[in-house]
Amino acid sequence: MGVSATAKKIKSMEIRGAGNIARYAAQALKTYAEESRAKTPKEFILGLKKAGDVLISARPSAVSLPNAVRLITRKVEGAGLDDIALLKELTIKTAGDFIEASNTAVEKIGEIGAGRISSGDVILTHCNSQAALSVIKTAARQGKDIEVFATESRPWNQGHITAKELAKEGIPVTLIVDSAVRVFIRKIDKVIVGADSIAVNGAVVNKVGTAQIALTAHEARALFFVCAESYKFSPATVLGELIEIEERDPGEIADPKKFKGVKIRNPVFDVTPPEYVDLIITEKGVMPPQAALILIKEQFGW
Ligand code: RI2
Repeated sequence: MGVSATAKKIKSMEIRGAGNIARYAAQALKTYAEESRAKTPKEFILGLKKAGDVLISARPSAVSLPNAVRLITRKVEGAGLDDIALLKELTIKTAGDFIEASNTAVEKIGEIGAGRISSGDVILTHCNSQAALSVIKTAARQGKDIEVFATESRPWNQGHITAKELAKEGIPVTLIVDSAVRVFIRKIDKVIVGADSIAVNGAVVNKVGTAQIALTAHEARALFFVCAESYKFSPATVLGELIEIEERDPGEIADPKKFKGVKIRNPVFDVTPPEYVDLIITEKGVMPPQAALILIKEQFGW
């Protein structure tokens, strides 16, 4: 799929999930390289950067998207090649390597995170995170006897996908509305969610509702785990930049025509403070949220 079609599908959420949009963006840059008719290396690099900008602008909150795009464009530009065929080859390889590393990271998070799950655990998850599901599924495949509560995750109801996916795996799963979390929290041992972005102070940007769940879990002394590949950490936050919270069309919540005189707002992510996060599970290992700076330094340099 080409760059503009991919960007369009990311914007409309036909392609969704923080890791997934990064992999699709990498794939689109690969396609750009395969189809580019640039006549000079300069023209090729300019086109690549422009393609990257189009993809980055599709969704603002998941830092996985700009991180993936910049990893590829900077490597290709930085190689200083003056041959178009070599530039194409390098773009295709770098994008392919990112996709492979991303898939491996999700698997690795599953293996590492499953070590933190015990037989008998009742888990709550929010939205639909491949990283979080990797932990839950791996634990179940290891023979651990677990049960899951999945929130529906309004307004897009990605929790329906999660519930069906877990049921298909044979994992006992209960679907609840987002506002029912506190009703069931006493049964929950561990909350396991994904992340769209993690800031330098360990604050977690994830599907709206996550912060309320973290607060509820904290009060009930249930553990709160976040699963995130290392490319979901935001290097820009080191310089004090804030992560933008995407606000989507109010029509996704209710038909504004039926609510004359009512303002409808639709923020799709929220920020969970690090104090409510017990552990972040990455493909490099587990860490407290306070160690986010160390990971960012290792991953992105200064
Ligand atoms: P993985 C999703 O965003 C959810 O917020 C989910 O928790 C997060 O991406 C991470 O998902 P959306 O695209 O990368 O549904 O772990 O808004 O799959």
